[in-house]
Amino acid sequence: MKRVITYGTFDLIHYGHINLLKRAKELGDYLIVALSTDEFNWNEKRKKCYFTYEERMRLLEAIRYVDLVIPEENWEQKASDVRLYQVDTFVMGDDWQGKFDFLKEYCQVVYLPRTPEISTTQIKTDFGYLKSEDSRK
Ligand code: C2G
Repeated sequence: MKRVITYGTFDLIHYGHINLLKRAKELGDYLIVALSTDEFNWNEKRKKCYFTYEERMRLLEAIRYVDLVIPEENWEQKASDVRLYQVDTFVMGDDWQGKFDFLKEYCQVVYLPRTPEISTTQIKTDFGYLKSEDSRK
């Protein structure tokens, strides 16, 4: 059983996220998603999510490619997650290209091309959740 893991906020889940999850699942048999908690998002990524952790978790668990959702609470947990869950492949979108190469000591590290034309920030701007100057940050 090849086990794959990926990390993210997945707020206002959209087809860019789905493209990532689909391709991640294709790299193995079992996909774990480490979902950023509300606290981690705000304290570390200054992201205020539209959906709560619970709501984002329920959405992810409904996706056919996702087998398990676990919380992402800090930047440091990845190496222990990879060992704890016996992960073979770590996957992230290529906006993170090179940032997690230290994990090559424990597993395969794969960066996949992002879906360029969509982002949660753009959705929030288009729907007036963010004032336009906010989304340029
Ligand atoms: N993604 C994508 N295409 C998009 C948007 C996102 O492929 N149009 C990918 C990202 O590259 C990432 C995943 O979907 O691999 C989740 O994206 P975010 O929710 O924005 O995650 P992020 O805030 O980058 O958090 O420790 C890692 C962080 O938790 C990653």
